[in-house]
Amino acid sequence: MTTRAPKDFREFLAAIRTSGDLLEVHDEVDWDQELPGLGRLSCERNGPAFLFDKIKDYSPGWRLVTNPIANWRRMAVAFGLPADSHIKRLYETYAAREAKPIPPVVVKDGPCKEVVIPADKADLFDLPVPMVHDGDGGRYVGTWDLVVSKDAKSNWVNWGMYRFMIHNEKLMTGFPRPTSHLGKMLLEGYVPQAKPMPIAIAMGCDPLSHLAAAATFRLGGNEADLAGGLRERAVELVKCETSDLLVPASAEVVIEAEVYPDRVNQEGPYGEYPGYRSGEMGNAICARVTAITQRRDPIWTLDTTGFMDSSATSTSITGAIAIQRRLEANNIPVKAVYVPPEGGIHLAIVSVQRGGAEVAQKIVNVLTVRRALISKVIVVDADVDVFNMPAVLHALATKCHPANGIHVVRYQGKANTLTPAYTQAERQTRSGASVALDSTWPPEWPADETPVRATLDSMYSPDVQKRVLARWNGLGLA
Ligand SMILES: Cc1cc2nc3c(=O)[nH]c(=O)nc-3n(C[C@H](O)[C@H](O)[C@H](O)COP(=O)(O)O)c2cc1C
Ligand SMILES: [Mn+2]
Repeated sequence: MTTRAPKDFREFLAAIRTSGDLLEVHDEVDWDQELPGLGRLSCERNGPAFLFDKIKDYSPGWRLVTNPIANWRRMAVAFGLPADSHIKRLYETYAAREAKPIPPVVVKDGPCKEVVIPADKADLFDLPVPMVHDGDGGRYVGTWDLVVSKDAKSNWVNWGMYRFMIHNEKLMTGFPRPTSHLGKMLLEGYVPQAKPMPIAIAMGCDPLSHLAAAATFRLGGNEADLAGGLRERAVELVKCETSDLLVPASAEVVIEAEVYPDRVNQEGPYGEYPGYRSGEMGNAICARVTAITQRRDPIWTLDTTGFMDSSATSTSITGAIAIQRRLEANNIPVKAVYVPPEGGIHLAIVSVQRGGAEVAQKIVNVLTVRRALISKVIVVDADVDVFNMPAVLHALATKCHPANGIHVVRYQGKANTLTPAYTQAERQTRSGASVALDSTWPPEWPADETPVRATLDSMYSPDVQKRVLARWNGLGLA
């Protein structure tokens, strides 16, 4: 059964409650690590999303949901698909809808305006923002957010997902990478003019709007249009109280703020998406709250970042489709791409119609031209299903030549500094390397010298395959 994608966060919660993927917890839990710890374990054990309705130190009106789409079942429901849909179907759905963007519509009012708190009354500690991990620099807003900003020189409006740490009642420090679109807008547009940059951090929007914010989208592209396409209906936006920015009207909470063009403050460290805490506290952008607006009975959201978190599933889809498009644009005979969430967004599997050393080297070159998020690529032949990890592992273990199958590219100034394997010196200079592990047969090998895989689909005649499959089904095996 296919339904429409949920139009807001509450419709999504109702849908995952129905599919058995939401667990409500009525006992009191502590915002200081205990609540995030439950969310963390759920990521590691492929468990449900939690809805907590009694948070220590916070009024009964507040509720909190962990990791809205951090597994494939909840991601499928977010797309309006059956919860047990195969990952391949989620990828195909994303790719098809991404190609048909729908611009947002502006509305006059919305649930996010039910309560308006002006700057002088706003206090970030009134929000039930958890301490996610032991050792984090502070309590993090926006581990599952949607940050709106506008280019100083054009009509480009960006949505991104960036974390913000509470510094005090009115100040947050944030870590948009310099290469992120928010980072570029600030550094190239507002800092040179010494103008504060308005931002709005929306929490608890419909899940596909958050997915669009977390997606790798083109420079100058409006993620609100992408969100409309993914939802197959326009997102409704409403104007902020203290700026001209537009935010999803159905948001649970909106923090309006201004980023200083000339002031930094301490941020981090944080248990990061690769699954480690690797950084130290350092200077980061600083934003002052100008208003908070929220629903009367708001629901806070949280990504318990780390192994198998929300970015693992989100970037698995958005990153893999982006890689596929890039390889196609560079005439690489790509068949399919999978970014397994277990790889912490450091590994991609690419299947190609024709493999070999040249193709493997070209793949790793193309994927590191601008910035290098992913450091390992396993290249397999077209008969290996990229979503079938046992088959991929078999190909890697048996077909990748231990000396000649390794194709490395080294670079400086564009490495992903969160790569856990890098030394401190490499992180500071943003230098690193990516590798293609060529697990394809060399195309120059004659067919009769190429090993034949001992699986039913490869080593048996079509006639025997047919008979075996018929008998298998006749035995009642799935
Ligand atoms: C839960 C989560 C948290 C994230 N936090 C950050 C962050 O703090 N800084 C950052 O640069 N990217 C972060 N990302 C990745 C960005 O959202 C992603 O790169 C996105 O494409 C940014 O949008 P942009 O391309 O418009 O800059 C996060 C992603 C997820 C899923
Ligand atoms: Mn963007």
